[in-house]
Amino acid sequence: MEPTTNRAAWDQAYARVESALRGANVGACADLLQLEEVRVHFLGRKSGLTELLKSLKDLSIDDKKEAGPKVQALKSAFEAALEARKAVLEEAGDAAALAKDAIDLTLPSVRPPRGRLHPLTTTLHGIAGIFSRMGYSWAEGPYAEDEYHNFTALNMPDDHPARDAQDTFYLKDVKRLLRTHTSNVQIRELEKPGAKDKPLRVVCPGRVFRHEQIDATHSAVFHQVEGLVVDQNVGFADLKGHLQTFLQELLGSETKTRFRPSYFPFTEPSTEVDVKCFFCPGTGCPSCKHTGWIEILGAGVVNPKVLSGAGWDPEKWSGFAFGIGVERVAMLLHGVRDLRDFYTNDLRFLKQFDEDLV
Ligand code: 2NL
Repeated sequence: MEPTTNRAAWDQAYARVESALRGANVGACADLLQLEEVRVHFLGRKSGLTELLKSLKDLSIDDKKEAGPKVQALKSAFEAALEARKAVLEEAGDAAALAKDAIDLTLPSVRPPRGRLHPLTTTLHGIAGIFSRMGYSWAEGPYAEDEYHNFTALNMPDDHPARDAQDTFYLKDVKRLLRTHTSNVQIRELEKPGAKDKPLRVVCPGRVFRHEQIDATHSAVFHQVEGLVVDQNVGFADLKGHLQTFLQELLGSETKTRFRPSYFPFTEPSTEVDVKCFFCPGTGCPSCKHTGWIEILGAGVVNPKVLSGAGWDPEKWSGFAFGIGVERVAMLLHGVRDLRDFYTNDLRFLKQFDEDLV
């Protein structure tokens, strides 16, 4: 069979294809999409190169032997150039993707905001902590209490004004009330069979409730740390020693104290304890109501009726007790003028307090 295309015409076609391939400038392709377009254009079914390969069949056997490898080599060289460019673009693409999603492992992490203890909590812990180091244990008891443990056992007779519904929250259903102090816990500690006839040192911190008109210094819900010591031959001198030590731990070793006579039905004698005003040099200021002294707690020698009522022999055992208002101490320590600031949970207020007293 005679070839339909002569060798000279094929060589001219080859030269055109080779020149076109060189002009393709594979190395200038900017991305993989453009590279693929170039590949399809120069190697696809309708490309000059494909036409050239197809037309090999029209050459003589001898011409084919020479032209075949020549055009295959041209194709291979172009494919190799495409592959090389592809590898370069892929690597650059990976690098760009990596740079885009890069994580800086040396950056500090985002920390969740840390909570803190409420200033009333740190004050309560601070007070109880001092007594703990003086050998007192910690006891808790019920908020909803019967009249006996809240009033009767404390030598507060049935007609005592504090029992009035104007001062006390009575619970409707159950012959109970919300405790007006934490003394109910001390009574329950005295009553425990295991505690009888052994020296006792206990603090009873907790929430108490009074039917108060609320203002800058009064709240219907507030906190107390009460304390009770029972032993043999314990008296007012021990009370003075313990409370002076406590106040000097709380407010500083230079703290001056003053014990004024007072009255509580559950103690006799009773006292109110003042500290020298630490806002003014004794000259008088609003904090000490111009007296030079700040009232900080109430205390007394336990009334023998309270001991005997709880089953202790007052001929053998004696003791002292005290009650400290946590809100009052917190206000003094932090210079807070309005008690209600402790309960409204304004973070701008709460964030001012560090946890020194914990
Ligand atoms: C105050 C006064 C006081 C007590 C609480 C007490 C408890 C028992 C027996 C005797 Cl079981 N006394 N507690 C004694 C004196 C004073 O608190 O002004 N607190 C803020």
